[in-house]
Amino acid sequence: MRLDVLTIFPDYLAPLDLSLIGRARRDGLLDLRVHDLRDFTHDRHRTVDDTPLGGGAGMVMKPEPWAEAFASVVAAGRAELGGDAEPLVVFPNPAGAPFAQATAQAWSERPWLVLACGRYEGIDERVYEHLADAGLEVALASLGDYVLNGGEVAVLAITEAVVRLVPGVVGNAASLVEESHSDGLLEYPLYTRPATWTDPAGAVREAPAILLSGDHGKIAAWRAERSRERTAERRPDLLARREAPAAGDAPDTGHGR
Ligand code: JCQ
Repeated sequence: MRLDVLTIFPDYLAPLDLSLIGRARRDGLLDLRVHDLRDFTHDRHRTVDDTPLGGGAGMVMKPEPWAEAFASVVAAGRAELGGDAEPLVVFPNPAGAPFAQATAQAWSERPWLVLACGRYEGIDERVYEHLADAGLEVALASLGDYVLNGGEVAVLAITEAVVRLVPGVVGNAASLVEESHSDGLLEYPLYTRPATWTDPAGAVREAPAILLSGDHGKIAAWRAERSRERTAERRPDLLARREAPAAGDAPDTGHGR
């Protein structure tokens, strides 16, 4: 998979050299390039922002550096990936469509993503229009109903969620199908040894005895019950969605817990 990141803070993406994503890059499973948006300016101050037309607080990102950056990055990607490769252009944006596990799954099957990090109050709206008119597929993605200072932290999260689903990146593929959200429910509680643990306050804490029983049918049923219970308590919206999936939601596989 090819990933191009556009940002005015390339150093913010340094963690993508580490851990699982760093290994995926070294293994050749991920070709990740980080580009400095300021390299596509032409003035002495490498200006990427200006005051909002119509007035208002804060600054808006100018369209020209974005258009030049996309022209450069898309041309290079097409040349290097060959013939028919086209990118999905992703802008983290609190006004975007919710980014969920199903989004990560769909995007992990694409050959090429361009991840564009906005800053300040946002990007001049004409950039989105220009990209769509140029025939590029554009997605605005929200990671939640809160505001960050810029798209960089969201791009780190999107990259991790997507890249770990690329075949070969996570060693144990079975762990991918068992985790939270893969079936639309929250994960059941997990325990490891010691089965009896005395915490630092002196309280003796037992792991549930059923997990030591060796009865895999009973263990699966217990875990399914805990998943439902926990989802009802913490995320009742997820249970409602399983009963009445919205258009665009991932289809029910019929073998949920
Ligand atoms: C994403 N939830 C919050 C911040 C401007 C495109 O313009 C901007 C983008 C950002 C970054 O995204 C978020 C966000 N999901 O803040 C400001």
